[in-house]
Amino acid sequence: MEIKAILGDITKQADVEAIVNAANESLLGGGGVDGAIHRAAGPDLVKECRTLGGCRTGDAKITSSYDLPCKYVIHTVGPIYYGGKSGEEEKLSSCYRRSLEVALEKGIRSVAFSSISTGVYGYPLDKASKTGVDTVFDFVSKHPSSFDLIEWVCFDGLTLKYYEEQINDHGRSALRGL
Ligand code: AR6
Repeated sequence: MEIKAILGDITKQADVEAIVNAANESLLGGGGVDGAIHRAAGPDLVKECRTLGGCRTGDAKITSSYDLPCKYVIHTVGPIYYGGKSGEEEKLSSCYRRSLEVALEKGIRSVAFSSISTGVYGYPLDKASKTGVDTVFDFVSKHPSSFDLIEWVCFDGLTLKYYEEQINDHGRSALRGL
């Protein structure tokens, strides 16, 4: 399997079955990547989201993708960063874990994450990328042969640099046999 980070627009990803949206607890859309995903998916996405009853911070829910090129959207709600002593790390880790659990339940083998919480929610990139990448590596090591591709689709070069560094820290060798 492969774990990588790329530069791009997550709404254009056609090489993955599911993309992960950085949503809010209402699941009814917003700005940032959430707004971009809803615009690209079309109005049926929010209609399905309305049936879900929101989503707690750290949890994840799945919908169809409508006009997007992938098959599914996994909506997760990252924590707002209040300085790091309000359980942010555990909540962010839970976003990644729950997103992959939801993918696993559907038999989804390829997933693209956005950089959860590092925009409007203010989570520092160095800490968020470490927590995200550590959680994904831990999850795939516990679920070998379950995924073909997990990637971060980063909207800017600085974000890409942080995720790439964290992935490289784990080393390609760690992926052998997974
Ligand atoms: N493709 C990939 N990444 C993107 C795209 C895109 N099309 N657009 C933005 N990003 P944010 P958060 C990046 O603020 O911090 C929303 O209003 C962006 O540059 O979207 O979790 C929700 O409704 C940044 O690196 O998410 C919530 O209220 C990353 O996506 C709140 O914002 C995440 O930034 C969630 O805030």
